Amino acid sequence: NIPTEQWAQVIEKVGGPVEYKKIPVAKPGPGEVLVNIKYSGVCHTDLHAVNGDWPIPTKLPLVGGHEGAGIVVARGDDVTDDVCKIGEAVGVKWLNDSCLSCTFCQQADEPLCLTPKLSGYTVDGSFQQYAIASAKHVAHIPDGVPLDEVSPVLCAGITVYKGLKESGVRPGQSVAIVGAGGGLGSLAQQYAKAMGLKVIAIDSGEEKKSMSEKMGCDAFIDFAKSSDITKDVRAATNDGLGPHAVILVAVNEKPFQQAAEYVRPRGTVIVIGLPANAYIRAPVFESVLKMVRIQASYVGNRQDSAEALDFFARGLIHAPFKTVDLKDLPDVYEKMHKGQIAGRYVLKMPD
Ligand code: 8ID
Ligand code: ZN
Repeated sequence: NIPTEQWAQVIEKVGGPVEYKKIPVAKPGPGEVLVNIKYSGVCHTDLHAVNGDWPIPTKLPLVGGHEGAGIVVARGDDVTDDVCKIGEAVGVKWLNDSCLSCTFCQQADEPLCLTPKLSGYTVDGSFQQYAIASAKHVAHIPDGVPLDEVSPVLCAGITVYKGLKESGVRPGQSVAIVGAGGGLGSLAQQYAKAMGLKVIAIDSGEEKKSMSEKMGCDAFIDFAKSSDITKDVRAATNDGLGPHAVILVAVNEKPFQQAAEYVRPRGTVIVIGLPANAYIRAPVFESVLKMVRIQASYVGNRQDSAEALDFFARGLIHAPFKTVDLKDLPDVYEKMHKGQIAGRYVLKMPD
């Protein structure tokens, strides 16, 4: 009883508008599954896609979304139970598919695949009731996990978990999270805590401050109130030498040009946020004398995804989220554009 038509949020051209309308339900081809999406988080990437912020064009018309949690309802003829079962809870991630045979896929760097499919960007994503995804790439959501709360893990959670691992920080060390009050930032705070790290949360406004304090951050720095970010971040560490890692998840270029100044000697700056037309900048002299490492990080592979979900299933991850209906996506984009979202918005699909 899969319908032939469904509700979706669609953009016809760069810049939008997003239109709530009925479109056909696709049929899964070889290697694919059809997922009845129940909930989908809204990532700032989806807004970048609408706005045409990045050098790679999206498909058009486009159904956005890449934090889709739902149930497998149909599969391509060749998909077997050991890959993906009918009735199973799965996640439709940013990496909808990768070839699994290029030099990067062979080394488990699936996000670096030379011919990837990207949900809500190069293929239709999770802002619809029925989404197509590669059977080998859907995330397997453990039994008993609530599909609303887990949906932001499917991009935000996986990405920040991977970024924290890439940073090389160890339990007991400190991490500054820049953009801590947003979707990726709030999950980064939770993963960092679960990994035994001290958290310096950097963002702005009372709502994001109190949210961060409720999640147990060790310090909150309001970037709009601070007159000297470098001094304030260093002062927030026990010995005044700065955090061992900085996780950049802001959507503004400025912090990408400040982080190398306050990271600890031998520390690592992890670049994750993707503000339009932005550049990373670091002073050569201080960076050399401090042996600073600057590294970017891009989503995660299937194993990172499973690990990030396992943290959630063990009850270690609780980031604030608000649920609204799929039809309310334009309001969510409006708030996101103004920087007014503390945590994540999750869309509930119509029944
Ligand atoms: O794999 C990746 N690298 C990846 C994966 C997923 C998302 C990258 N991203 C990118 C998105 O495309 C986006 O550019 O990460 C960025 C953050 O996504 P998000 O968390 O979904 O965005 P948000 O919820 O709007 O949060 C952004 C936060 O940054 C703060 C804002 O106040 C907001 O809370 N912020 C800004 I704008 N400027 C800041 C500053 N100077 C700042 N925080 C601290 N200092
Ligand atoms: Zn995302």
